[in-house]
Amino acid sequence: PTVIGLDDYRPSDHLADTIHLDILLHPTATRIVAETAFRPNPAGRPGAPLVLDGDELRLCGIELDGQPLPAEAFEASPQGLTVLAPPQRPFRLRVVTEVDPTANTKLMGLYRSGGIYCTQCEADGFRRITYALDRPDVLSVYTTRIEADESEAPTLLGNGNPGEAGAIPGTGRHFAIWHDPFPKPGYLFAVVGGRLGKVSKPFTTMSGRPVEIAVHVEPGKEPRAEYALDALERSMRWDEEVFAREYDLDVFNVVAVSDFNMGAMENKGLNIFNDKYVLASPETATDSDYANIEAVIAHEYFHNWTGNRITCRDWFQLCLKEGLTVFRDQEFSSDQRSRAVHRIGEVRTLRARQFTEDAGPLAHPVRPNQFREINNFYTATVYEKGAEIVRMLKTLLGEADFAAGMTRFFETCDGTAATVEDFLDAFAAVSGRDLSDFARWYVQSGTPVVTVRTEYDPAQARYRIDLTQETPPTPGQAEKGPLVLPVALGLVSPTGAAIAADCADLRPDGVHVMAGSRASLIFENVRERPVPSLFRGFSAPVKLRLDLGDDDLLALLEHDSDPFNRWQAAQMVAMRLLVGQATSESGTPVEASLLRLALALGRVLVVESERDPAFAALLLSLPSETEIAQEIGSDVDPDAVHRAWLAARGTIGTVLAADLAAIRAATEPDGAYSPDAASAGRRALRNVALDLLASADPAFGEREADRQLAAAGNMTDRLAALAVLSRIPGDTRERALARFAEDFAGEPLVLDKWFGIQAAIPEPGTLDRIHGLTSHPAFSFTNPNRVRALVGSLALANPTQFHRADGAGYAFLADIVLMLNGSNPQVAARLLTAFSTWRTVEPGRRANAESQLKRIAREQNLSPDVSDIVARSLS
Ligand code: HT7
Ligand code: ZN
Repeated sequence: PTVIGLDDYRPSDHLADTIHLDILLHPTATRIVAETAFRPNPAGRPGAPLVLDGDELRLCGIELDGQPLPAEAFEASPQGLTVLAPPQRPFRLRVVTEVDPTANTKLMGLYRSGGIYCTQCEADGFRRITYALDRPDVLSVYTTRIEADESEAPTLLGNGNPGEAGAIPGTGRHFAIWHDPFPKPGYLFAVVGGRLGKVSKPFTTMSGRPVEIAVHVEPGKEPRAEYALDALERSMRWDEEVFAREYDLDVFNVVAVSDFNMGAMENKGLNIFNDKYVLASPETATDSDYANIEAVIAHEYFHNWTGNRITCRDWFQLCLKEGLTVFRDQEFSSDQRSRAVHRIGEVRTLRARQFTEDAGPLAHPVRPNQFREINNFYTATVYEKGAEIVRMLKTLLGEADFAAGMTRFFETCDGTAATVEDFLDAFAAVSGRDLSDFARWYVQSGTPVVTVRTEYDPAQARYRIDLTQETPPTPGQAEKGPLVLPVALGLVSPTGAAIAADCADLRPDGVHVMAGSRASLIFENVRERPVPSLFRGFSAPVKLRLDLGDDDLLALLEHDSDPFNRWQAAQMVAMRLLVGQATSESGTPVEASLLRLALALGRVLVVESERDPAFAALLLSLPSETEIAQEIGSDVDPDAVHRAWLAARGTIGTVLAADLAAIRAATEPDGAYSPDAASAGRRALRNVALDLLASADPAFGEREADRQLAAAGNMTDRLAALAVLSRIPGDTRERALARFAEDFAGEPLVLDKWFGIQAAIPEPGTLDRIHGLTSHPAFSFTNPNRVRALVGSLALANPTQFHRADGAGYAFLADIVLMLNGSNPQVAARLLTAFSTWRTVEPGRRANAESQLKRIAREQNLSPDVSDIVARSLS
């Protein structure tokens, strides 16, 4: 595939002001009549040909200003259409194409999912429907007429507002016309046709405009859409209250489909969702499913302003809409739930996914400067690190200037296709600050490492913190510069007393802005040796190397006023001992340290298990095997990591057995299930307690989990029990798994959990089990959710079995990637990214992984998606 560079940007030679589409839905031969009003772009090259994108299209007719276009006037292929000498004035082009939605397994463009016609146009799917200027900076006003058999597709939905609709007498067909007054790029286009049930409610916007909001799902599943509808209403209200953003159409429709490549899509006025992020009932969805639904509904809705009203000039600016919208959805969820708990969750995801990306061959800047396949850049770096940059900007500028900057951005960029520079300019303008150094965050890849040295001088009552930052090289970027780091910090007394931070370089809000490679902070009038609490709330996405001993860290765990750093301190103690255990040949004696950690956790739990059970549950969760492997960084033996992890959990479970049993007794479920954060927190704590008790005493764990499974009144408790049982080999486990499958036959989303749990079992028999499950009647390689549940869980949630020493895990994943390469390249490429840590494992495994990557690279007919990932992984 050809490389596209950020610097290659030039405006389109033509603009498309309006597009009228007539879409005649048919299962295998859908006709699309597109009439587009083109005109030369004053900013483009005069006299340039009109070059339209296409992808696997069949051209059936073409007319220019009402006249058939002679064959010599254009060139057409399934991949594009060029009008060689278009008029140098506005003109109308009418193009007729035909597509086969049933054969569209790539799930890009127009396809069918469970009998429902739907579309996915981001990033470049619109060109799979009709020939078009399919680029984000060409904005058009769309009018869409959709026609279909009334029996097959009684519901017809499009972007914008509904217009005329009705039956076409004597044909069994009907039509609906939708008009979207807001100019938009083709990637936001959508249509849906099918038999759908709906839940809806009226919403009145802040200026008093009535809107109908609706969620459409498979008929019969309407009650499971109520939570999504409620989350949508809360999101709309929140965006009015926090960002003064009002919804702008008469209707807002959400449609859930079961075959979907990603989570959801923000098409204007017609969001299309993976049903996993819509459907929920206490019997079928876990607390985290509910939280994810709330977050994804909010995310897609928030795109209406950050993405749709203001879109991106080109795909290099993807973080402009994605990073900013993730920041907005994180803020929403934090306001709906516990902010501290949510922040810890965000950071765990960032470290597990984005730090891993930054540390491997796929590292790239938040705004990449080149790509071969844009679909491969919907990454944790663009999304999650992109959100961290916006969060740092807020910390840097403070609440007021940040709010003013957002308002200015909304006002000055509304209706445009903008850039990261436009975004930063808005904040620079309102704050009067020069943000050019800060902008390095967008262009420099890699995770900065901040090393801290401290020194206390009791005679002078002076405390000194020296900070240095360094970002290791990443592919294509050997040289790194310093980043602007907002360091939120405070001093904590080892005994818990507050210590005032008397430091000239600290802002009143406790933030030091570090702009160079080094900084020294001097604190005066410090009467006892303090413990520093740095990067409070994870104020910058860095790796921290801190010269603190366990006692100091445990003091932070017990006494810091910053909840994030309390959790972080426990993680640091645990990480240190886990890494020691996993890397020493004989097994480092870490028992004493582990014991101290367990006892400190026990003390903290007394208060926290009552005050904030969700926070207590997080305190009890050790760093994951992925995080431990990342910390070790090279020559990792995943089996040794797993052993260390198991042993540490066993010890904590043993030491805290009485406390954990008491927690379980105090959190027995009472009354009906509610997905609210407080209830979910109690369930989380109760289930972490079960997990640790089972690690300490598997026989007890087996009995207790089995009992919980039998009594569970909701999916959260049921799945937690099944997960515990899944790690205890024996008849009880097998019976529980079989029973679960019987109970939920006919519930694909629930069976995904069942596939996932089995694929994550850390035992040598798992690969055979997975092989067997690929023939299960509920499994299908054409459904991305199924593939992610089974194959994705092996690759991402089962380090010992994916990284099997004999290479069988790698070979299995490579087989699947090659199988999906043709039918669904996006899903194939995403699975392939699991190899990105291959250079960090020990030499035997490394060689096995490399040979599988090379096997893939040698294959003929690799999709651009897979070939791009494999090439970068091997580079
Ligand atoms: N903006 C969307 C990203 C996206 C996507 C969604 C579904 C299928 C394919 C896709 N390619 C890109 C979703 C979002 O981030 O909001
Ligand atoms: Zn998004």
